[in-house]
Amino acid sequence: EEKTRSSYEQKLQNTQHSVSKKLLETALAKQSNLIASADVTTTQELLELAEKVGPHVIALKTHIDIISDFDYEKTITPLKALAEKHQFLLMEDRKFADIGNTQELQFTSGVFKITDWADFVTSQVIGGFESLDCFKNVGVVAIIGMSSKGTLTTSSYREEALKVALSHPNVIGAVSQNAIPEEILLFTPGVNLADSGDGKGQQYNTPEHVFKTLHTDFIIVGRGIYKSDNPEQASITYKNEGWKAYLNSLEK
Ligand code: 5IU
Repeated sequence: EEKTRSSYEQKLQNTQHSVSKKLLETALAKQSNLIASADVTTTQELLELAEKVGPHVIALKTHIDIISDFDYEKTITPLKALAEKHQFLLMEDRKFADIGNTQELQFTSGVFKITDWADFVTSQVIGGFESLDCFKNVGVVAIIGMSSKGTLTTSSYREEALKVALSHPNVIGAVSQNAIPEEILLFTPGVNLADSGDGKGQQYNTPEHVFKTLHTDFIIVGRGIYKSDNPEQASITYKNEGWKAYLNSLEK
């Protein structure tokens, strides 16, 4: 007999972490499992995208270090206001990958002060268990497997990385292109309805595929939304496709 996945309601019952709860509650309230990746390079583009897609996503994923005119007051203050207005979380895709002390400095200092505004962050686990201790006030999404062609996240790497992720109390989830144990949330990028790749190593799957085969929880979509002629409409399409695929994945 084929195993079914747990529903968001069941996962909500079983989770302790406040950020996991907020994500799952937001998913249920908005009937959305979509995270938009805002890989844009100016404050204006970032805020415009957040305003358009905000109502339809559970989180906006940022690469805050690609914003060329970054200014804490002009970039983060209005971004936080939009997150509040449209009820989405802020996911900073920093992919920390150093020793604990350095990650702590990168997380709290510099111009970005990620600790002050991000609800959750991505991190490699290559620095080992204790390297994740500094992310006490946020959720950590551990990078387990990458979507790009030729990635070194082999099955033996993923197995070891998962041990670190599953044992650390700050970890709420994983980024992977493979199924993971259900006690943490699965985030899957490399999702696009129109393309199979980008000519730079990225490999795409459809929402249907990642829910059916990986039992993912949340899809991450970048260019499928922000490069679209109508980003708001595209976010609605991915939201609906993602929700439909989730509901289908609940059936045996
Ligand atoms: N991202 C991936 N694949 C990965 C990891 C992160 O695509 O394995 I880890 C990020 C990179 C980009 C977004 O910010 O997710 C995907 O954007 P596109 O949908 O435009 O390819």
